[in-house]
Amino acid sequence: MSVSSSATATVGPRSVALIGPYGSGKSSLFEALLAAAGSPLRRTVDPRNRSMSTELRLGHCTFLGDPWSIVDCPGSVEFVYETSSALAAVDLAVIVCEPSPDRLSTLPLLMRALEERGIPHLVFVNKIDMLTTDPADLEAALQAHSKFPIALRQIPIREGDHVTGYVDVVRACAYRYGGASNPEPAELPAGLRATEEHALAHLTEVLADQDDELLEKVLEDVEPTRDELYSHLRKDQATGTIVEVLVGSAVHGHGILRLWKALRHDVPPARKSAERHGVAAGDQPLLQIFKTVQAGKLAFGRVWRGVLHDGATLGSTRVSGISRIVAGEQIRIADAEAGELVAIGRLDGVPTGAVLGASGAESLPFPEPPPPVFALAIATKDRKDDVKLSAALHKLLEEDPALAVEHNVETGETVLHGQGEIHLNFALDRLATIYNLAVAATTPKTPYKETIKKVVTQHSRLKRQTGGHGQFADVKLEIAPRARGEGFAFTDKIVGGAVPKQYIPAVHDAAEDAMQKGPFGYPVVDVAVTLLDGTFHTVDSSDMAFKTATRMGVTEALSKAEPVLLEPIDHVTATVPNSFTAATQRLLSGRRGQILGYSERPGWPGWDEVEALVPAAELHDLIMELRSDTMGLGSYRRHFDHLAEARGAVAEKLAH
Ligand SMILES: Nc1nc2c(ncn2[C@@H]2O[C@H](COP(=O)(O)OP(=O)(O)O)[C@@H](O)[C@H]2O)c(=O)[nH]1
Ligand SMILES: [Mg+2]
Repeated sequence: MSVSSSATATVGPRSVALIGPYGSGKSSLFEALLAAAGSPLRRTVDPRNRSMSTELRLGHCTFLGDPWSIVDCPGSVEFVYETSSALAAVDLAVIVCEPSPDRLSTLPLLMRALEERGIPHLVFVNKIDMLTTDPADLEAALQAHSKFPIALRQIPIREGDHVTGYVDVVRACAYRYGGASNPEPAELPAGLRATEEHALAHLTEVLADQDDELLEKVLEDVEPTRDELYSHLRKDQATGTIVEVLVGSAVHGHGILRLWKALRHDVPPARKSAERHGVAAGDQPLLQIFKTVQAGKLAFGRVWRGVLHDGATLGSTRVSGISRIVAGEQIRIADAEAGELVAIGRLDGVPTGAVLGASGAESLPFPEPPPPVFALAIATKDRKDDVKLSAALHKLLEEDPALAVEHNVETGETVLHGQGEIHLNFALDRLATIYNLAVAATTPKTPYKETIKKVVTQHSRLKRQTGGHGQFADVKLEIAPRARGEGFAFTDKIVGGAVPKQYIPAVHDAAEDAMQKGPFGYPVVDVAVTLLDGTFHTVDSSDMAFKTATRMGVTEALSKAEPVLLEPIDHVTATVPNSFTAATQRLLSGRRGQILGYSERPGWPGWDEVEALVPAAELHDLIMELRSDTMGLGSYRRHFDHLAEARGAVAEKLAH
């Protein structure tokens, strides 16, 4: 095919993102689209990177004279924020899926995000060579997940076990997939004539629903011309009010040119996307960073307005080293037009999502990171690296806002939060390879506590004679339980100077200090200590002596006061499609959760929120099981609710 620039007036640079469930063939399609446009990736794609599919890839090409930027997004739900960020930069999303209703997995989440954000999207049903179900079932399944009408543009032709071509619904013509990528016209199989007519009628109806003039024609039985249909398709697809469906096979090169033509016709021009995005008019260059890779060495951004010249200063940031990625190679360019996605070298300290403009005051929408659902405690293998670690973590968070770091004062651990095991391991991998930091990762500790259930009065005396003068202190203490959450309290009930005033602060301090570690080894909470009485010695008593006597007394009293373990209980809200509500309740009660109930998820028809109180210790790997029970769709958020007494086997296990 011809890839040289044609005489057609260009609409300027445009961009699309390839998104879809894991393994649906986005990366294969990325390569197929670039190859069909005459810019194939050189076969040096590292198979390891390819299979990881954790980071998005950017590629540039020209198709029939139009410049294109294409983004290949990771499919795993753990990297959903990457996809989310890329969607903030493109004119249209191509949803790549497999031709089977039960392989659509995370598609509902993606559809939902596109609809909420008003991003035009179409569907490419890939792996059509593997089609086993009735295309009508697939169409119905897609429609079930889409708020906007689905419009099938092609009907696959099946001969025996093979898909050999397709019927173009609007043209009412059949094509046979060629050996190369060009399809050849073929006879429309008699058995598909009715299907084609039905699909065309449906398509016309869908378009008529969006346009009164067309509706009138249809009602008057005037058949709209093919050109009319095309122009309505273009308009509705560009505004995101219909979702076209095309079919093909990325690895066989089938349907790729057809997809290119659909993109060429139906992807809105960059200025339309700028309007949708709320970009103020003008010609001052405006750039938004949607992805940072390799520790800030490379950033990907979209030029939203104006022309970005290499070396320009936007606000306080100098933007230099702008390039396109052609055939897998970075090619330096002198300037980039509005609508282009570009790679930029060295943008130190510019976080993902940043907007760079002359005024420095413009803002553009960018997605919020999802709430963290998985965590690991991390520690340097060499303590000398601690300072380096906090600097590296800071960088890592700038690059990937879906990561979070918390210094847990209760357990003393540095905890890295994110979207799952692969997501966090990928971050740890970068710490090792880019920052040369060896870090050990473990399951974060649960901040258990202890308390007591009985009132105990304790007498404690320190009397020591060592060489010169001795040490003497004598206290009578009472320790008593307090209500949950009331904390520690100290009361001094000494009368008549049995313990002189000057020693009281020492007693108070030592009593509080003794709470740091109870009989089971955990911090003690909600205890009242009262100093009832005592005696002293004019020479041998000291702060030190009173501290020692108090600490011994409190420690002994705690073990006699029926100590119990307290475990943190979190309030968990799981969000799942309602077909999984019962399974999710079982999952949470299986983790010692107390189910509070469920309700419809606000604004999400067909979804529920299941609420439960679950011991924090049971939540570490909850997300793995929740995802596997819900086809990857379920998620949850949590917050601390209360401390509860641990009983039975749990208490026994902890009280070693
Ligand atoms: N049969 C068939 N396999 C395909 C097709 N496209 C991709 N695949 C295979 O599906 C697997 C996943 O593809 P990949 O492009 O990595 O998926 P991604 O996770 O969406 O990027 C790979 O083994 C591909 O070779 C296709 O059209 N037909
Ligand atoms: Mg991939």
